[in-house]
Amino acid sequence: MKLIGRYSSPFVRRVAVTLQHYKMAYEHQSVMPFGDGRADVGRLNPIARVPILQLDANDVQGEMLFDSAAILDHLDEAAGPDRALVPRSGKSRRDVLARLAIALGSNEKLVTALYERHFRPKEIWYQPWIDACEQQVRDGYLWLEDQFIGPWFMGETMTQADLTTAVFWTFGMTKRPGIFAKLNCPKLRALGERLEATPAFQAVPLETEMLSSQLGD
Ligand SMILES: N[C@@H](CCC(=O)N[C@@H](CS)C(=O)NCC(=O)O)C(=O)O
Repeated sequence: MKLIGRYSSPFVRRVAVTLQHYKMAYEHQSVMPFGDGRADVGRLNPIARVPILQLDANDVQGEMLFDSAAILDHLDEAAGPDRALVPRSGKSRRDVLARLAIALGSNEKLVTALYERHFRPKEIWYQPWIDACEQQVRDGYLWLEDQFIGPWFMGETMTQADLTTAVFWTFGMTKRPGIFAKLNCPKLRALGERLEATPAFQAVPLETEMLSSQLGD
C-alpha cells in the first residue's frame, strides 16, 4: 500500500496513525496538494486532494481510495471486526460515527479559516467568515469534550473517535494555539497528550509546511 499526502495534513495523518496502530506496512509519498505538488496529486485524484491510498494486494492492484473516511473504512475491514476502531453495527457504531462527524466537521471549518487566512491577502480577509468558522470549531470541540466518558471517548475501549480527535487536537494547537490553548477542554487535551506519546503517533510526526508560518496565532 502507498499513502499519498504529507503528514502536515491532519486527514493524512489520521490515516497514517491508523495504519501504524493496525501495524499495516505501507510506503509513504509525502506530497502537498499545493504548489509544485498539485499536478502530481491531480494525476492521482481528479480533485487533487490528499489523502490517497493506493492498494497493492493482488485483487486490487493499483486501485486508489480517496478521502480519509473511505480509506479508514477499508482499513477497518482489512483489520477485521475484532480490531476495527469503528464498531461494526448498532448504537456503539452510531455513537462513534457521530463523534467523528463533529471532529471532522470542526477540523474542516478550521482548515477553511486557515485557507482564508493563507490564500487571500490580509487586506481582503473576510473576517466575519473567519469568525463564524472559528466559532464552529470552538462549539464542535466543546461538544466533544462534553461527550468524553473516559478513560476513552466511549468508555473502556479506544475507538477511531479517540485517534482522530487526538490528531486534530494536535493540528489545532499547532496552527491556531490562540484558539486551542483557550478552549476549556481538559479531557481532549489530556487525550491528545496521551496518544501523541504512543508508538503509533510517534511514528508519524506532524510535518511542517508553508501554511504554518504565515498565520500568527
Ligand atoms: N474530507 C477529506 C478532506 C481532505 C482535505 O481537505 N485535504 C486537504 C489537505 S489537509 C487537501 O487536499 N486540500 C487541497 C484542496 O482541497 O484543494 C478527507 O477526510 O480526506
